[in-house]
Amino acid sequence: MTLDKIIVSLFSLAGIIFTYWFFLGKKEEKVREVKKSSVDIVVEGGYSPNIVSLPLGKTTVINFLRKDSNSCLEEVLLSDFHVRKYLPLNQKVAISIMPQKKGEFVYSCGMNMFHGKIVVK
Ligand SMILES: [Cu+2]
Repeated sequence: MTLDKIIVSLFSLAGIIFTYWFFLGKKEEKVREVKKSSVDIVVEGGYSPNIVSLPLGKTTVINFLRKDSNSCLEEVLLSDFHVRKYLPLNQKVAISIMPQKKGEFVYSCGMNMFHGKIVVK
């Protein structure tokens, strides 16, 4: 490898690291630690908050409110909790969840295009 090739690779590596840090760092801020027995998740171009942290062995009600007319988001699929629900526009849909084990559980729209995450500690 010549020196200029080494420099180019170092720069692209720095770019990749920066991209990861930037996006992952941003996502990290969206973790909502749920201490009450319910949490609201707004469905609009994705899920907000994107990551919710729920307590183990306690029932938490997740209220999904879809504000996005995109039919892509009309269904929410929480496969780890055996839930598939239709979300009518501008109407809260309550889904009760009682996590039985620790871990990270990804949920998605019915087409697996938008994702959110439930973290159980
Ligand atoms: Cu979808």
